[in-house]
Amino acid sequence: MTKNMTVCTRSMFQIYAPMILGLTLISAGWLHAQDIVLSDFEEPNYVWLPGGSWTVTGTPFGTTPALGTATPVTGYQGSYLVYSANGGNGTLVSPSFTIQRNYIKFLIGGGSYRGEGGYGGETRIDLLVNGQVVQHAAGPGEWENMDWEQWNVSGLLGQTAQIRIVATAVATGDFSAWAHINVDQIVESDNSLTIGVHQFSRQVGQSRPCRGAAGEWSVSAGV
Ligand SMILES: [Ca+2]
Repeated sequence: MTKNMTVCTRSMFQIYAPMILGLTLISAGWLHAQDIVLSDFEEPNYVWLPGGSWTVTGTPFGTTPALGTATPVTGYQGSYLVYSANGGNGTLVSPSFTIQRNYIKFLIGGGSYRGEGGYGGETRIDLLVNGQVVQHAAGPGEWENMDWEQWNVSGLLGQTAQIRIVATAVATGDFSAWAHINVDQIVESDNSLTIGVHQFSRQVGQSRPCRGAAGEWSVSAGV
């Protein structure tokens, strides 16, 4: 009997000790919870990996993610990405999800239009809570290479949200070729980006970021 109890106690310890240690480290901030991949766009028909699919409207996104090697884009992960170069106006809208990590990270490239500056176009990605835009970002503009961007959503934990990707045509001029947005690998994470962030994002109402002569990104004084 004593021997069996010892074996049982040892087994329970072996099972639960790592779990307790992990939860302790997470709560202490020493170990981050596992990332949640929301979309990697590697499956046909715009799959939302936690369950369901993106809702597609209009023509720019087609009906399925683009094969990266068939585009001029670099920096995507896997083989497929969002590449809204089919012309016209449209959106991708995700299913509703609960924000469970402090950051939402994604790869972004393409046009930098936010419906500002008189160009009449938008190439943006939005975070919606209760149907309102609470974070948004646009591509770098005239730049197909994708790079990481993130939103700090620590103040929105537990909220129900959606992600919306918007592509509308630029009205006139040579910039019309950049009326598309590239997006890939949307992830919820507790690990903040520390380097390589282009800082395209801004809170609603902040001024427009622009690319400087040296290729670095800054926030301009106005739109
Ligand atoms: Ca991908």
